[in-house]
Amino acid sequence: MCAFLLAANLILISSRCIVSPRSVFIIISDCIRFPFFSRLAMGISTLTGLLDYVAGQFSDRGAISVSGKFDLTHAKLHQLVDRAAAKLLSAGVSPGDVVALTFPNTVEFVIMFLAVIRVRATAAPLNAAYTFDEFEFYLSDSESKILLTSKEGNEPAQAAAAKLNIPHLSATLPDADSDVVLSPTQSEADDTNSLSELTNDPSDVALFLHTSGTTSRPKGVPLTQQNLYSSVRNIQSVYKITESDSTVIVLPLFHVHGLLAGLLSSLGAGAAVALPASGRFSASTFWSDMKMYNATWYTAVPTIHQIILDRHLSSPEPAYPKLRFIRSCSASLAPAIMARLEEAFGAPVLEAYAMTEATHLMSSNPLPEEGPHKPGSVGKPVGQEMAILNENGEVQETDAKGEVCIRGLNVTKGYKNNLEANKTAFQFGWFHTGDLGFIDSDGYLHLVGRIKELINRGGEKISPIEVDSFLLSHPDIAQAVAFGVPDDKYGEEINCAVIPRDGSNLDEEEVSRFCKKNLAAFKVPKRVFMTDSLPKTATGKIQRRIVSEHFLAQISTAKVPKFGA
Ligand SMILES: *[C@@H]1O[C@H](CO)[C@@H](O)[C@H](O)[C@H]1NC(C)=O
Ligand SMILES: *[C@@H]1O[C@H](CO)[C@@H](O)[C@H](O)[C@H]1NC(C)=O
Ligand SMILES: CC(=O)N[C@H]1CO[C@H](CO)[C@@H](O)[C@@H]1O
Repeated sequence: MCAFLLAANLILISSRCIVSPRSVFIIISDCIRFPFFSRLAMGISTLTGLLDYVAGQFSDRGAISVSGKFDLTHAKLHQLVDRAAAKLLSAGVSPGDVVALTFPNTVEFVIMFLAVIRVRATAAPLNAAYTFDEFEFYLSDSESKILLTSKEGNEPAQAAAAKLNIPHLSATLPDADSDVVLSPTQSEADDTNSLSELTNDPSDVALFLHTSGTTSRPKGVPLTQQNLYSSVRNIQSVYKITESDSTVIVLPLFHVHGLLAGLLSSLGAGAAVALPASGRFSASTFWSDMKMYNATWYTAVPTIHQIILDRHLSSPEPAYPKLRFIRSCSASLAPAIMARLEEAFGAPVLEAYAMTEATHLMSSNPLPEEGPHKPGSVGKPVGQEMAILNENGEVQETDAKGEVCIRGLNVTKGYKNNLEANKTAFQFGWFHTGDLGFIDSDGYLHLVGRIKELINRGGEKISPIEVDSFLLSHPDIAQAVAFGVPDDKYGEEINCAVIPRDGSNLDEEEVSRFCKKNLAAFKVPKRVFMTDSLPKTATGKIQRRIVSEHFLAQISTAKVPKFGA
């Protein structure tokens, strides 16, 4: 069987002309490492199919726990997902529909997410911190048919859904012996039979997320069952995640990092995940959860690593669990922080590089037994082909800088309803990440800058253009430019400079109030500079980097009011 799988994979690979010793190695070691996968039919290439298999194979092992509340095995989780899926069918959800989900990190989110993709619908997880206007945009851009929330609900999300005539349902799991309750209660019709007639297809669009782009409009990224399956298998293979592993989820599940790397790669390996009781990360319960659930690893953004380190300095635990590795992704990790983490927690810290469009993982530093991990590098390409291209689409040599580009099965087919963005992103047959970098002679990728103008606030990407155009919607603002500034906690923070219209009384407080009312908190400029001119380049262009340097230099000389988040 293993040989058959190997042969079949080799044929698949050679027909794509990308045979490399590394891909062969991954596949061979897969068969050894995951003997159960060798029994997977070649036909399984959906995440739902993989989870179905896992529920049989690892039925009695822990799948998901909510600290102190629930402990569900893989078999139980599977049963809850199937029953919730039947309820979604009763509620009128059909294959191809988009279902928006806005939840804290709760077991209901996990069950409903998996139930939505089980019925061949598309899950669109939304940040619960969005404002009414943002929910209105995301619900309509995703063409959502239903909004699902927790029992507590989400006022702006529900108000936006009501305006768009999108029905709202809440989901609750009262206790481990019940099924998920959807409210308002759905018809009693038993849809278990219609569920068994629904077979998941690799091309089903399972996940729909948005990424910030270089325009004011966030870009919609559809990801298929196959994308999710490929990505989960890739992550499992890179970090050797097996049924013996366990992790605590610290990142929000509405981003690929928490969802794919933390949750789904674990569930798909028969491994266990624990969610904090509060539904969100808390430094004060993190290590007790890690210990209670015998965690073997965790993944986070540098901002969270920093918080965990600060906690270690202010109130260290008597002992830390022995971890196989700690993973860092979504923003660059300073080598000094990496060193401090390794020293404090005695585990290798592996930095990786990922994007929504690639269904998360693109490159990673290896586990110690596979090679050294290099501080300042995001590691070796994994899962898909990667190349450094120049402006003409020519592949660059070792050590030469250019744009990081990828292609492969794990990459989205293209942005939804955005031909222009799609055309630019897929030039020359490669997906363009917008990041500048080079690959060194050991094959490690180093990122050196960004082509796209994005502010990376602790892993949360913000389009400054989106914030500019929002600021310009204020009747008293003549010109506005949002820009990133260095920040100790988040790596980067957002500020803005504003030129008021002649004769207006606009001040910093009003700009700040306007932003707080209409923008999710992470996008609100933390400092507003009122000015009558903006620095321009020799050719008269406004460059955010120069604007940023100009106003940062002012802070030391002038008293500029600061607005907290
Ligand atoms: C963690 O490990 C201990 C000791 O092996 C075991 O008693 C306990 O049941 C484990 N906890 C979980 C949640 O697996
Ligand atoms: C995006 O561009 C790629 C490459 O040109 C193409 O294959 C794909 O169909 C496009 N997708 C959309 C949604 O336009
Ligand atoms: C894990 C996995 O399936 N990764 C795939 C990502 O895409 C490349 C290119 O198509 C495949 O070779 C990998 O196998």
